[in-house]
Amino acid sequence: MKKYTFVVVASLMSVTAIAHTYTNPVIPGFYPDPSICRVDSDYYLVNSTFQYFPGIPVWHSRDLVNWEQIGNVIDRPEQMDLSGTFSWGGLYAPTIRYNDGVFYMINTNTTHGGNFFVTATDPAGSWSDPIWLKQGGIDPSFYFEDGKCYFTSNPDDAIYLCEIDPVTGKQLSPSRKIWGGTGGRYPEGPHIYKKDGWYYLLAAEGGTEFAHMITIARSKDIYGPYESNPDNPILTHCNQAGQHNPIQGTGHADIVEAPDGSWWLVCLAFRPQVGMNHLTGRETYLVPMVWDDNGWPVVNGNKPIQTKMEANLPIQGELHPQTDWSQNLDFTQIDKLGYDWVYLRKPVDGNYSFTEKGLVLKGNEWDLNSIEYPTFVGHRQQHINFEAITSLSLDASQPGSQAGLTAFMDSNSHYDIYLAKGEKGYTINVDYWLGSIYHHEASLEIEGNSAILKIMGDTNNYSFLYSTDGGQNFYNLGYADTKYLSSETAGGFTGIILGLYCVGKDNPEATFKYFKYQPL
Ligand code: 6LW
Repeated sequence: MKKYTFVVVASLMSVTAIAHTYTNPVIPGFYPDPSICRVDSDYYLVNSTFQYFPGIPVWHSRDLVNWEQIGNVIDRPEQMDLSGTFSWGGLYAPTIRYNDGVFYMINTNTTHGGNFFVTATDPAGSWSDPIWLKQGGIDPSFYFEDGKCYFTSNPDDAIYLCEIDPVTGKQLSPSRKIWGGTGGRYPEGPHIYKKDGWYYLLAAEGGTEFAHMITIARSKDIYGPYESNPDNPILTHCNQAGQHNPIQGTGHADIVEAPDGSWWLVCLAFRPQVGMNHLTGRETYLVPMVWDDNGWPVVNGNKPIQTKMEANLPIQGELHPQTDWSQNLDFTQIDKLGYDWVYLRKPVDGNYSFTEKGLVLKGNEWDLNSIEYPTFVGHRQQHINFEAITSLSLDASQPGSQAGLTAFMDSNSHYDIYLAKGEKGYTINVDYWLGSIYHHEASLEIEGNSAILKIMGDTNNYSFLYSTDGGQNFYNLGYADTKYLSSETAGGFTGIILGLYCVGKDNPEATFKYFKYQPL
């Protein structure tokens, strides 16, 4: 009787595996080029960060949907030279892998040094100093097997493989071309996996814009020849099925097997918000996949991915509600910023401090248009409809010194609302910077030297508002088109950062009391 009961209960449980619904992107905002690995029941994921410091965020999850940032791989200025980097340079796509007790993050500093890897025994850090690799190209990845470490990247617009020493980085075999892709532009993002005796080589093709796609090939020999999946691409939105989808540019993926044997794919994609233009960067998406009877992956049932997804997540019971990513930081009550706050290239010592009055930013001679080290610290815009608010005061001696809040795509493209020292007192201003086009939208004299500044964003516009009565009333000082700050207009691989900043040769001091960010 007992055996019978067990069998009935077991079969009922398997039959009632609940389908979960979750929202993509699982990591919204400028978090591109995701790479994932699993250790027992813990998943870890990293993203690219280009000119920003700290670099390469490390995320942890146990359900593939809810991600908590546990650190950054590049978190010491002396660990990595980001001088002179911008939104086309710096740290490109990373890979995270685990082997025999050691975590590896493999990456490319496209401005200084090329391909490298760092190691850690705790993914939260700290991570080692870089070990540089000889084979060129970008999008480096490691595959470990039988004590050997194989390194793939994409020199000469094809996927190359060589064996390396995973301690010294020394190349142990010649670089060999193993696959040229299916003919799409820029074959990149290679990762190797082994399953059922096959070496699978995953790649991205088509470029990281609307033509992006994910392809795969396989071989019985890691050095090839690799046969292309006859059903490539395994995921693209550059087809009729994807043409009206609010999610575009799906590509640059990594895959992982869950403890229950299910397989999952993370990839980047972006959300065009005005015409074909996106501002929240290339974001991280989660997609279910299975292997078909011919041993090829089928991603999301060969359908385009959606914002609302339904899948049997590899978890017990209900899915924990997803975070809304809002922020409500009282700078008078904290003494450091979260891992998700970023500086441009590095924080200059002494220019950032916490006091009982709040976060104090000391300006220097570099403004937001420089590719040096302006006093700037920011948080990603993660929603199309949002508002960001900060309260600040400015103490400056030189007219023109300023501090405020910026919607920052890069040093050529940003919209700023700020306090400035005038000839007599202080003013609130709004400026738009678009390459060689500078537009001074507004200037308003105020009593005193403090204000509350707000940026609101929606599909088409940023709005710039201020309050000088403690936030009782806000008044609009300007509107500006979102499309001119988009990645398609400004260029580059990043996304909008909502930054607090201070500029002035007289080393002015701006004290920020709080920062609030919320989706609308
Ligand atoms: C990344 C390349 C890509 O290294 O864009 O989307 C580059 N794919 O694989 C920068 O993110």
